Parts: sequence; C-alpha cells; structure tokens
Amino acid sequence: MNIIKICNALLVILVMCVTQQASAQSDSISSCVSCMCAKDATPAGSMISHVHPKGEWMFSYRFMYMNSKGMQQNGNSISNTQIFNNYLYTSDRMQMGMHMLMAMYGVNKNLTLMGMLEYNQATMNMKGLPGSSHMHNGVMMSGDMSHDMKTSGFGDMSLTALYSLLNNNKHHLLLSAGMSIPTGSIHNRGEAGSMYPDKRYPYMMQQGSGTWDVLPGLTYTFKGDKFMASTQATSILRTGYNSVGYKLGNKFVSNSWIAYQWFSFMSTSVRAEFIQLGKIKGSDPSYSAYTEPSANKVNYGGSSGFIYAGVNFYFLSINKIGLEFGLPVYQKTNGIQPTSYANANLVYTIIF
Ligand SMILES: [Cu+2]
Repeated sequence: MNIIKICNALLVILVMCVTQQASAQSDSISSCVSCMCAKDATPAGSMISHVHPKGEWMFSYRFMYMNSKGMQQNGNSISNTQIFNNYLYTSDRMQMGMHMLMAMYGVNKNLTLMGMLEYNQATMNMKGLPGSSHMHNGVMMSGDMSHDMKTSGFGDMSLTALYSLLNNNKHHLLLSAGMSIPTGSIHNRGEAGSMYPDKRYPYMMQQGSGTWDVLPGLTYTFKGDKFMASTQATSILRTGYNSVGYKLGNKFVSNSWIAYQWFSFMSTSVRAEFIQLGKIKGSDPSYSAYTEPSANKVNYGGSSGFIYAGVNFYFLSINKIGLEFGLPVYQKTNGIQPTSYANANLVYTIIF
C-alpha cells in the first residue's frame, strides 16, 4: 500500500471525526460514522460484531491466553492420587497462548470479508507417581522425572464472509459463514527420551484440527448512544476425519455482552461465554490411552462458562486497544480434564 495514500486517508478520517464530534457535541459511540469500528466497544475476546463500510480495511492483532490448574472429572475436582489409579501420568498445569492476526475488508455496505491467521503455543506440565518407575514407549521412566510437553506452530487459517441482514441506527443483525482451512499441524511429536519419544503428542497439544471446518454464526448487536449490547451464537462444524483417523468434536459457543462508553477514549464491558464441545470421533491409533488423561479420547468435550470483564481504549480516531480478563463460572467435562483457572485476551485494532 502507498504510504501517502494512507496518510491522506487518515487525515480525511481525522478531520471528519473532529468536525462531526464538534457538531454532535457528544462523544457517543456512533457520533463518528466513518470510523465507527474504532469506537466499537466490542470486548477483546469477541471476534465477530460488525461489518465495514465499502472499501474500509481493519487489521487486528489478538493474543488469547488460557490457563488451567489441577484436574477435574465430570465437574468435580480430582486429585493426582486418584488419577494414578488409572493413568501413569497426570498434568497439573496447562497454558495455551494464541497469537491471531485478522484482516477485514468491506466489499459493499452489507458484505465484509474476514481472514484470520493464528500461531499457537501450548505447555503441559506432567507428573508421575512419586517414587515409581516403569518402561514406557521403550524408555525407562521415573515418576519423579519432569515431562513437560511443549508445542508451538501455526494453527488453522480461516476465511469468513459477514453479511448484514439488518443494519439500521440501533439494531444490527449479522450472518456469518466461514471455512477453517487445515493449515495447523496435527503431527507435533515429542523428542527422544521424552514420554512421547518421536511419537505424536496428544490431541490437545496439536495446533490444528486436520479437517476442513465450517464456521456458521448469527450475531445481534444493539448500538445505543453510549450503551452497546450483543448476543451471538457461533459454531465449528467438522466436515470429516483427518489423515490420522479422528475428528475433533463440534463446538457451539454463545457469547453475550454489554458495554458502556464512559469517555470518548474509554469503554468497559462484561461478557458471558458458554462453550459446548463434542466428543472426539475415531482416534489416533498411536497413543496408549492410559499413559495420561489427554491421550485418551474419552477425556475430551463437555461444557463450560466464563464471565469476562473488559476495558477498551480508543486513540487517534482509528486505534483501539482492548483487554479482557475472564474466570470460569461453570465447567462440566467428559471424563478427566484440566480445570480452567483464568483466561485473558488482548487486542489491538487499526482501521483504514
Ligand atoms: Cu472490523
């Protein structure tokens, strides 16, 4: 892109904002139509909330962090000692980080295209029964050894079309349809001497689904003068089995939030998110299912709910920084799974 053109466009937007805000005598969310998205109070963790005017670009960088501590079974916490009754190892901590780059472009006033790239990192601390030892995958393992699993890499890319079914001053109804492309690896392996010596790590340590996934969604948003509210249903539907021989569960997410613009430079939000994840079908035949819970497909899927508190800052008309912090309010897992502890989201958005 041409720098001079961008600078000119920025200047025009800036002048329009200043004149419109002066005439409106208020700093309401919708007082500057040409850069409404920069003043969009959408919380950091919500990815679909608006369309763009024809010819407008939006770029964002988002970091999502999920932290788990301890394990649970069907919604009740379970101790390592209980897990060692059935498994050689357990994990007491897991962290996942996702770096996401997103681009949006307004094709016309009703249709916006969105593309997303992500880079994922996952770490799982493993624990064996203290004092124990055994042969595992041809390697002598002691329960006192530390066997942290660490993977990173690009995840699945996605392309989504957002179509505005209703877009008047206050009420916005948005239909979204996307495709997730299996660019993320499903073949992350452990090193020699680890508990997965040159063998594939468990399902949750892989970066991709290995399948083409359909991403439908419906989003309603209310935009008042300073108050915004939204409710949304989105889904990830797997279309088949991957090359290893399994398919991850379908995912249904409901997201509802309210936000208030306190100052022209700041808004805050509260968001409730509920996730329903289906079971894995098929399996990776290379795992020994009783090595540790995440190698066993019965320990996948379930439902969970989170409440997030967020704050957005707006500056120079076209920039937005959003932060969100979330705690689990409800978790009911299939089998034995890590217990969510806290999540955090950060987003930086710029519009041209
Ligand atoms: Cu956008």
